[in-house]
Amino acid sequence: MKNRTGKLRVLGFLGAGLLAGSWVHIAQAGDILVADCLGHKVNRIDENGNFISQFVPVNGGGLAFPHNMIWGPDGNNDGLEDVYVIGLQSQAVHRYDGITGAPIHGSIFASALLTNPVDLVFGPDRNGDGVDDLYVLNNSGFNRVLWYDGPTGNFGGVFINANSGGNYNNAEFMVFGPDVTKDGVPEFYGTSAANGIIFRFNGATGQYIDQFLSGGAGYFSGRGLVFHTDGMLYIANGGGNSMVRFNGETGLEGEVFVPAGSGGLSNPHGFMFGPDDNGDGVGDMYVASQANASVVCYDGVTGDLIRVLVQPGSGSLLAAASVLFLPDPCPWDLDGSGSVGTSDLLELFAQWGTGGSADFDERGAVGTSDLLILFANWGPCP
Ligand SMILES: [Ca+2]
Ligand SMILES: [Ca+2]
Ligand SMILES: [Ca+2]
Ligand SMILES: [Ca+2]
Repeated sequence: MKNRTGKLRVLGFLGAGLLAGSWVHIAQAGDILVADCLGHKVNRIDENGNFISQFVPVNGGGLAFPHNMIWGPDGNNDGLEDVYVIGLQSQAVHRYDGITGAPIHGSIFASALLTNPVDLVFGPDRNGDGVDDLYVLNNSGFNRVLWYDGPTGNFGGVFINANSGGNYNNAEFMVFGPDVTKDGVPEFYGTSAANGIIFRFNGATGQYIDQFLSGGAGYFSGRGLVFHTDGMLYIANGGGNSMVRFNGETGLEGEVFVPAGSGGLSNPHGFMFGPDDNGDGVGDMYVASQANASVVCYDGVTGDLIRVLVQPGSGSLLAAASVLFLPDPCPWDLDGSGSVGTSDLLELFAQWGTGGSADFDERGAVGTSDLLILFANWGPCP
C-alpha cells in the first residue's frame, strides 16, 4: 500500500481542509516536512522521523517564522504542485518547488496587507474565474481574513473584517468545513489561542454565523483543526497539551482524543491525518508538538500513542509548528520493497476491478491502463 498524496493534491482546497484525510486509509509513509517556526526553516524527515535535509534552509527565500504549510497550484510550470508556507514574521506567503524546495520567483507569492499571518488555505473561488483562491488569516490584535487570486497571488480583498463577529481574536488556524447554510459553499471555521471556541463564518459572504462550539473535553486554547472523514472535528488544544474532537456537524459530543502530555505532547499546533504508521491499514495522526520541538504519531482511530516520530530537537528543530506530507516518488512499488516487480504485479491483479493503491490513474478501478503504468515503471524506484 502506498501513499496517495496525489489524490490529496487533486482535491485542492477540499484536500487541505474540508476533506483532509480522505486519502489516508490507503496511505503508506513517505517523507514529511516539518515547519520550524523558531528555527526559521523547514526540515525534511523520512517516514521514521530521521532528519534528511533542510527543505527550506534557515531564512531561505526570506522565510521567517514558518507557521502552516499547504500544497497549492504549480508555480513554476513543471506540471507539479508546489508548497506554500506562511511566514509570520516575514509577513508573506512564500512558495517553494514541491520537489526541491527551491524558492519560486524569489519565494514571495502574496504579501499585501499581511502583518502577522498565521494560516493559509485555498478555498472558494471569489472572483468568478472558476479557480480556487487563497485565503490568509492575519492575526494582529483583531483578526481578519484576506483573499488573493489563486493562480497569481494578486490581492483580492478582505473576506472577514477585523472583529466582525463573536469577538474572534488571537486566531491560530482555519479551515473550510461543513456547509451549514446549504448554499453549496463550505463555511469558514477558525480557532483562537485565547479560548475554546470555534468561530464560524459564512464561506460565501464572510458574515459571522456563530460559535460552532465552545468548550468541552477540557478544550480552552485552539491551534490546528481538521474535519476528518469519520465526521469528527479534531482540534489541537494547544494550551492544554491535548487533542480533542467533537461531532463535525453539531459541535457536540466533545471528548479527549489524545490525553494531555501523551508522548510528551506540549503545545500541539498543526497536525494532519496521514500514512498508516502502525500497520493496521488506517491512517494515523501526526502532530507538531511545538513547545518540545517534536512530531508525535497517534493511532488515527483510538488516539493511542504510536511513537515519537521526531525526537525533541532532532535536526536542530527548535519548535514544530506544522507538518506536510510529500508525494511518494514511487507509487507503483505497491509492497514498498524499493523496486517495481512481480510482487507488485500480483498485488495489482489482486486489486483488479476495484479501487485501491494500484489505481494509479485514479479512475476508480484498477484496470489495463494501471497495468501499463506499472510496466512502464518496472525496475528500481528512483
Ligand atoms: Ca511546480
Ligand atoms: Ca478564483
Ligand atoms: Ca455555505
Ligand atoms: Ca494506523
